[in-house]
Amino acid sequence: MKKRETAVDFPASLIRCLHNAQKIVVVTGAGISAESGLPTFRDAQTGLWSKYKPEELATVEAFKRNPKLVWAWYSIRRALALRAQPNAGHIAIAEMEKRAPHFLLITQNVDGLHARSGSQKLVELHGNLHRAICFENNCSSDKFDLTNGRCLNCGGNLRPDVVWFGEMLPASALGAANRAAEECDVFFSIGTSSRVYPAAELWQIASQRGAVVIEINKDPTPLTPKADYSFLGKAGEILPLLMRQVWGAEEKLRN
Ligand code: BV8
Repeated sequence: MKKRETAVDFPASLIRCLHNAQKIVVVTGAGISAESGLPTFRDAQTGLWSKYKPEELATVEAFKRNPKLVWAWYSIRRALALRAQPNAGHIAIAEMEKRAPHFLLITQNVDGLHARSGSQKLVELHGNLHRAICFENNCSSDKFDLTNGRCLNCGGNLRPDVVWFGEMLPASALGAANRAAEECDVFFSIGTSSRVYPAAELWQIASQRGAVVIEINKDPTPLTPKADYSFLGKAGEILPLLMRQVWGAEEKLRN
């Protein structure tokens, strides 16, 4: 059956803006990995996890209360991420990095798919669930039992190297993200509900300094009415079309 082509009419002003863009910043959220089969935070959790909300599991308090439960949740997500493949949206963003004079991808995702799709100018604002930390003593990672979530240096619990709700973001990552937002002339918000802070305020930093703000998201968000351009739909369908119209990036994007 012929694949349903997404028909998107990109205004000439947007094509021109991207052609002339010198500094492009892209912020992504869980929605960019949805077409790789990874559930987003807004998706109702399934099975055993259906009675938990991510916000309730992704906290220090939840981990202290039940480290095995939280470690199991991340182990399942890690296995899903390793089985998943980057999708056309990830690949288009990695291609955009090569086309823009200056570029930075800031992701809220911890699944590691952007790096696997070739993105190099990348800030993982909320860490990476494929890395672990010794929760009790911050021991070095040479003796970690990832299966059971145990640090074999001290016998303590391992935690994933991600930023939980209520935790500060890594100062270096947040600093780089803020600086890039201040300096860019085009700011993309892709696959995020724009509800988690401080990531959700980066677009305002960019907009206040005159950047053009472009949203690509399946559903409306608080950003939708405020963005200069907003495209409601799947990133894996819209981004390749945009790349072709702006940069004629045919060969790299055929998947
Ligand atoms: C902090 C890692 C200092 C762990 C995550 C100011 C105001 C209000 C609250 C706060 C504030 N400042 C701080 C807070 C508290 C909190 C917060 O923002 N709470 C929210 C709920 C209101 N923030 C923090 O705690 C941050 N720390 O600021 O420290 C502090 C602390 C306390 C109080 C003040 C200051 C730490 C936040 C980081 C938490 N860690 N992840 C893990 O992954 O397990 S957050 C996690 O959830 C994700 O990383 C992501 O950031 C967020 C989920 O958001 P999305 O990625 O947008 O995903 P979501 O499912 O929501 O949306 C997906 C979208 O994709 C949807 O819109 C959908 O339509 C779209 N979509 C789906 N498919 C597609 C698609 N789009 C395109 N194509 C598709 N195919």
